[in-house]
Amino acid sequence: MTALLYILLAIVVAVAIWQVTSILNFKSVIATEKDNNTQGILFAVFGVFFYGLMIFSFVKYSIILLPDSASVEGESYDTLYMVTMVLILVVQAITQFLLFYFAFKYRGIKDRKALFYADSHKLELIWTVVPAVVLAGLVLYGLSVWVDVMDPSDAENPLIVEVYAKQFSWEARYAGEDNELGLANVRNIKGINTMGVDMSDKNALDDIPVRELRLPKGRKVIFKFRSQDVLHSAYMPHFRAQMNCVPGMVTQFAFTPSLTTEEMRLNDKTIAKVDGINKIRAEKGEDTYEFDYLLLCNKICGSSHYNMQMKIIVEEEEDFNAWIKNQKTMAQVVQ
Ligand SMILES: [Cu+2]
Repeated sequence: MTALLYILLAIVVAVAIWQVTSILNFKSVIATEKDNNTQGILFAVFGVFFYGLMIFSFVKYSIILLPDSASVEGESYDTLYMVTMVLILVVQAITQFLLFYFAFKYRGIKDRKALFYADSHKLELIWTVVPAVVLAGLVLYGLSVWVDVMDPSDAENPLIVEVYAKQFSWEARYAGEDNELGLANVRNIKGINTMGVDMSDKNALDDIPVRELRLPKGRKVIFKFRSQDVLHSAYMPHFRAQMNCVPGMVTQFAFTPSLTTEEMRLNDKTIAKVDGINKIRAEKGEDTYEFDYLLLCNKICGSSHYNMQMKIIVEEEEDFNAWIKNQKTMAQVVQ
């Protein structure tokens, strides 16, 4: 495949050089009736090909899109995304069609003269005002969704979790019984205290450090992100969540998980996706894959960036509570 791409690239470069040199050799060339016809028809053919390719891509590659949102907030994000995409698609379909159609329709024909049309204030007003109003509407709608998603202040008893990024892994810390994270600083990192938790802070003692993120379904989770070294980006695609992890500061994102891992595994789109992946894996002789939510790094942060991930398990609240009760607190781990 790579060899084929290189060959194609070499051909394209060769054609480009040939075209450029032949332009330099031009003296004066007048397009004939036949040239104009050929170019016009080629435009029409390319237009049809272009739409065909677009429809083909929709049908063939929709499967690689993410399955349904696994968080409540993700649903409004998805609606915003859909509205934007449908608008873009409609405008794109009309304008591209007109572009190709006019290039074909008004190709050079002997004795046909172009109409000299200087300007029309009415037309210019329409094509300026309509996009401005539509775009302003989209921006306002986007802002209101953003404000809704980013403001967790109305949540009742949210779960507070710290997500800690470093080259090249993730760690997490639950706020424990008091639901308040203890202070932390990179200077406190020592031995088993890998997140630099300040053990002199009384809020830190009941914090629970983990290497696998578990979240309760239906309870708002407020994530506090920190980074030990460089910029990372905490990306939880199934929940439609992403936030930069910046050294020296705490960033935040919140969402309410709405589908447990088990429920997501039974989702039609997930099943179709997993089947597709397993077909490829079977051909390569690899193990079968089972769906799991993931926290990924979405900022190119170094050589092993691609492998910086942590499994997320969403479960019913009582299962989560039973699990967290059995985890060791910072006081138990460090002392
Ligand atoms: Cu990273």
